[in-house]
Amino acid sequence: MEKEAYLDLYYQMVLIRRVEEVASQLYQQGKIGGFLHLYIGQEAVSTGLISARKPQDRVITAYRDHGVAINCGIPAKEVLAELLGKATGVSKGKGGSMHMADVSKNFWGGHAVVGAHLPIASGLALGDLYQGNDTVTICMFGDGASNIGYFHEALNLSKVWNLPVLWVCENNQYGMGTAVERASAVSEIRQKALGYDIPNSRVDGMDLIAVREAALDTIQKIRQGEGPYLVEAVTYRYRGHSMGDPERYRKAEEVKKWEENDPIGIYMRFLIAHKIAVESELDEIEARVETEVEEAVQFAESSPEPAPQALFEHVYVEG
Ligand SMILES: Cc1ncc(C[n+]2csc(CCOP(=O)(O)OP(=O)(O)O)c2C)c(N)n1
Ligand SMILES: [Mg+2]
Repeated sequence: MEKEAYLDLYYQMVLIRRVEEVASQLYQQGKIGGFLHLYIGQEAVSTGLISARKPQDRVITAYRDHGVAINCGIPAKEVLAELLGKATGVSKGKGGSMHMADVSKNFWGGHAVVGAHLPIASGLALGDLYQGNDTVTICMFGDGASNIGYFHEALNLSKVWNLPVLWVCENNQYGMGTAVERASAVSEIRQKALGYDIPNSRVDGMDLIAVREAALDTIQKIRQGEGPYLVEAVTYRYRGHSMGDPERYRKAEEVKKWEENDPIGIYMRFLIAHKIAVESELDEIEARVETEVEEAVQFAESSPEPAPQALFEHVYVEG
């Protein structure tokens, strides 16, 4: 990678962090309706992963999707406008936090029903295989989703049909308030891939470079026709499951311990240790992010709401 590309990944991670910190404030001011699930702490997973995709590769995820959207090239102002329900949002203000999507950037959403997007990922990959496209589908989901039937159907068929899918489990240790050990028969989610004869590995999800290298390697194998692969990225969410989570299921010390492994800090130290950047360059990036986020908030707040007529657009009616 060129220096610029390394620095751009730093930009993306800091941008996700700042957009979500601001989103959390806007939520507390009552400006965001519905749920808001923050990705803070998990930024290295999607940033590393998506840095390894080619533009034709598809990305699909669950409801913790703001960071994934940004990594897929959705401008921060469209993410914030969507959160505020504005017509200029990435989903025209009708999707909100959990339903961001822009298929022109091969970002296939943003899905609220736990696990329901895994069969969709298999379907996307089947379509690509059938049409002979040189395309890999990257499907991200949580540890909790691996306990749901959809996960098992989708993995099974992906192997039976040798589909070009990279399954990525973001094991952030909890599904809502339930720890992995309490809900899953195996604590390493990657073990579930064994039941479907799908090769798999575990990676440190706090380390952008480790995630990126795992993704580069596995995406290449999948592209060559080797069939599906499952990567488990071990990570942690620093905030509650969604806004208003009292977090009675974990101790503040546990969160603190993981915060010492902040993915942005790890990547910053990597850039400096490898002499890719000096601190002042990273400060400058942080300042640029600050300006972009300020402008994005202004854009979102001053944007119009969808027109009443928009209620009748993009509605699927049979017949
Ligand atoms: C089918 C279904 N069941 C239950 C829920 C409620 N629910 C929302 S998020 C969630 C936990 C999912 O945890 P995980 O897959 O680990 O994702 P994370 O929130 O940790 O990113 C649950 C049970 C839902 N949205 N859909
Ligand atoms: Mg989880």
